[in-house]
Amino acid sequence: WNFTDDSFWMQYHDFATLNNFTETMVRQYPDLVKRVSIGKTFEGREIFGMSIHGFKQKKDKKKKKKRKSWFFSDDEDDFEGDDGNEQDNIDMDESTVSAACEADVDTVSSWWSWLFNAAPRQSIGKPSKPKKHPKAIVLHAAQHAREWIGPAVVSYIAKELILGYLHNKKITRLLDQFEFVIVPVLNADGYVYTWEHNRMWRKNRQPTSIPLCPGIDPNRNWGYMYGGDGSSSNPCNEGYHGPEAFAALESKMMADFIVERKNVVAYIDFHAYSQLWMSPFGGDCSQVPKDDEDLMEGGMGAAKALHDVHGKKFSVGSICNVIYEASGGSIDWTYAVGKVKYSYGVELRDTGRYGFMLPEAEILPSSEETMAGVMYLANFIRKR
Ligand code: ING
Ligand code: ZN
Repeated sequence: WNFTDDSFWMQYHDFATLNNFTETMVRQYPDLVKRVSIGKTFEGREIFGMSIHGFKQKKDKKKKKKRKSWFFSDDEDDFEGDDGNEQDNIDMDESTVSAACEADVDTVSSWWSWLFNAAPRQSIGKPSKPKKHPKAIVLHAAQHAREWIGPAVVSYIAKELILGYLHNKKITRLLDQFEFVIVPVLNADGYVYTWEHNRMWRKNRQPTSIPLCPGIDPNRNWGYMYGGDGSSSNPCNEGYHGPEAFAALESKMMADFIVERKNVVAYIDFHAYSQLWMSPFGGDCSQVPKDDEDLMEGGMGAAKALHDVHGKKFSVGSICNVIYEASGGSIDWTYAVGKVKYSYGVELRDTGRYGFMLPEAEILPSSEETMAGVMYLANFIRKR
């Protein structure tokens, strides 16, 4: 497979091929991409993804010298107003600063600290280094097996981030600030089942009390408002919530991952279809998140950025308001219990013409527009 060729991104791929993509990225970009394992499914498949986070590059000496004034540099500029001039984006490093002024600053600083018996202050004009403990943005798809566009889109986003680092200014800035954790296929057993047995399978493949009706809906099994309206106690139902909260290994593993990380600021759970950018809650329609205003602003901006790419309209609102009541869903838990402020569920293309059987011709445009939405949201959070 050639992952840099567009043709790869114009086809659906099976679980093994998507894993091959992940492994290849980890191998080819070891400084940028780390393999992340979420755990193992009921059938023993390992769910893995990529952690993508920038590292500071060595600066080009010539460009550094061209800089007129170290004094006015500020690499935290709002890049919306960026004029695209590469030079604006070159961060200063310590050697530039020391050549210019370090002696003076340090001298003054040591007088000051002697006077006040304080620690000497650091020299000014430090370059922005990637954070040691960066805030994380978690993206995953395929809690539901048949929603094939999801893994395709999030894998594409991983590819764009990886190839864009050090080549695209906005991507570089975001990756130096945030860690992106991207898990293409959460419900691996179900996904494999849709490839090998039944294209329309939704749930995972864990056994239930009824042998003829296997499978828990992972997205009705999270532990907040578990078992309420918009979920089913019938194992034969597509929305079966399971015997107890977090009985579905996929939901449990992802929730544990978020708790352990402690650094997750945004979480997007990709589904299909309906073209919606959704916020909490799904399980309780009378409850409004305390961050509703920020969630709406981020969602509306993302939907607009997405729309600007190929003109697709995505509606924005809470799960309850824009789709249906659904309890035990991922984002209710990530928001209310996991404390992930920017928790969204996104329903990708289309609005029902092809539904889950979205033609392969729509994979690339869907990926491009979703990338724009995610980039908007990451930058929105960066600027808060
Ligand atoms: N939609 C989602 C579902 O599980 C959803 C909507 C997303 C509900 C996130 C709750 C949380 O029903 C699809 N198409 O599966
Ligand atoms: Zn779904």
